[in-house]
Amino acid sequence: MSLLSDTDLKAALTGLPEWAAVDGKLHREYRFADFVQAFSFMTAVALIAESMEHHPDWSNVWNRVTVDLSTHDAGGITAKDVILASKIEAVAGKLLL
Ligand code: H2B
Repeated sequence: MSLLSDTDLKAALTGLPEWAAVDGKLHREYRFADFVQAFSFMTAVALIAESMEHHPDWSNVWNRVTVDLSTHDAGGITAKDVILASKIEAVAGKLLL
């Protein structure tokens, strides 16, 4: 897995408008209705992450989940992070109604 070029990263971010590149990671904060929604989201994402063998750096405070995605082996953002971010968006889209 190689790091995305600046051009590829910019292109990826146009498809992920709520995400930003911060300190070499794809970053987004989600706010859910309550803790159960937030934790349901994390459970669904955990199963996807495990199937991809690619895991988020994240934290949860009640209804908020902060997500940072980077490829540790590569030391920054790769296509794997963009794919995981897109899958996370799909999960969140079902919950954030
Ligand atoms: N997750 C992330 N975000 N980056 C990695 O480099 C990584 C991972 N490596 N999950 C995986 C696990 C690797 O250690 C295993 C052996 O697949």
